[in-house]
Amino acid sequence: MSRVFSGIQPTGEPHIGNYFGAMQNYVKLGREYGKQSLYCVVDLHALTNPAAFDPALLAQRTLDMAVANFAVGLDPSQVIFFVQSHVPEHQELSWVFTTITPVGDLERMTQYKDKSGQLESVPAGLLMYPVLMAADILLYRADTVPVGEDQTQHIELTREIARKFNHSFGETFPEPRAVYNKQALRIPGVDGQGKMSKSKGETSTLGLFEPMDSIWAKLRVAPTDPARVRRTDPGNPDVCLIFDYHKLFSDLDTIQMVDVECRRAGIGCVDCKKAVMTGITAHLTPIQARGEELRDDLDSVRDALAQGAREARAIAAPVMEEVRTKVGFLKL
Ligand code: AQP
Repeated sequence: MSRVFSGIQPTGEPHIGNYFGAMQNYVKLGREYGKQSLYCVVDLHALTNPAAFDPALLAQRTLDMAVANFAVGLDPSQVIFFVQSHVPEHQELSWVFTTITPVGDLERMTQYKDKSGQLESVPAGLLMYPVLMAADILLYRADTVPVGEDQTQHIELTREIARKFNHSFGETFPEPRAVYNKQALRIPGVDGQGKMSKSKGETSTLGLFEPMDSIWAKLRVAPTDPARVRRTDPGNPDVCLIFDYHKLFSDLDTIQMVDVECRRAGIGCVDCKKAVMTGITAHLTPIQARGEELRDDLDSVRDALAQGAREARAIAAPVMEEVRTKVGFLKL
């Protein structure tokens, strides 16, 4: 039986990179797979990032992340939506996997190298992040994982861990595959400094629930084609992050108009940014309104998370029991 799993970190307000890169696919696959699709706010993962981890904020951000996913259209009564720390089997399976994963494989992970490079003291949890992620996925024997392209290497490692476990202890886990939104593999940050990322801070992100004037303030100063110095210079949309945003938010006519007019200096960068702002406003306004409604009824959100944890555990518990038997733990 085919099953979907994906996780999202409560490390800050979700942004349009999370939305187009992953959350939209959660909604699409959720409609297709129903209760065979599991989505998880991965609060244990959030602890691994000292820059983004704040004990005073973690619980609130976890709840906010659930609200965000429900606001974009994920229906907790149709899928299984829960919080990672509410299902302790994730940590237990993760430990078993640490014992079959070479440290060298973990040190080669690009995301580990990027994130650890910015830290004076690197927590062991950051190195183990992909092992916990493998446990998240394999605990449910999920074979389909909607993620952004930045997670490719982690999914490949998950496949290796599954192979290794199956080889050592007998066939237990499937080898999952990543599913991408091809139009949104790696959405650039509005500061022009690589991938849009929560942990890089608000200068990088356009938040799903960010007020429109704040989004406009960032867009207004966002870098465009560096070779287009004057308004009269022809531009190259292929190297402009505003054009990337047009492809996500604008209708086909606007995208084509911008493509043609930028190249022949028929449209200036400010007008081009105003045009993308129109698409962003149309897209995000209903999501933000739904978010407001959900925030007015947080008890329902908490109830949905409690129910989700029960449903997730009902799948996880027998899988973990099978693992305990296979690795040889004493039964009394
Ligand atoms: N810029 C992006 N473009 C496309 N997809 C993206 N994702 C994240 N950024 C982009 C995808 O969103 C999902 C959830 O991400 P996450 O919060 O679990 O962790 P992340 O990938 O590390 O996202 P951030 O925003 O960069 O968070 P921090 O800074 O906290 O690490 C994933 O499927 C991811 O691929």
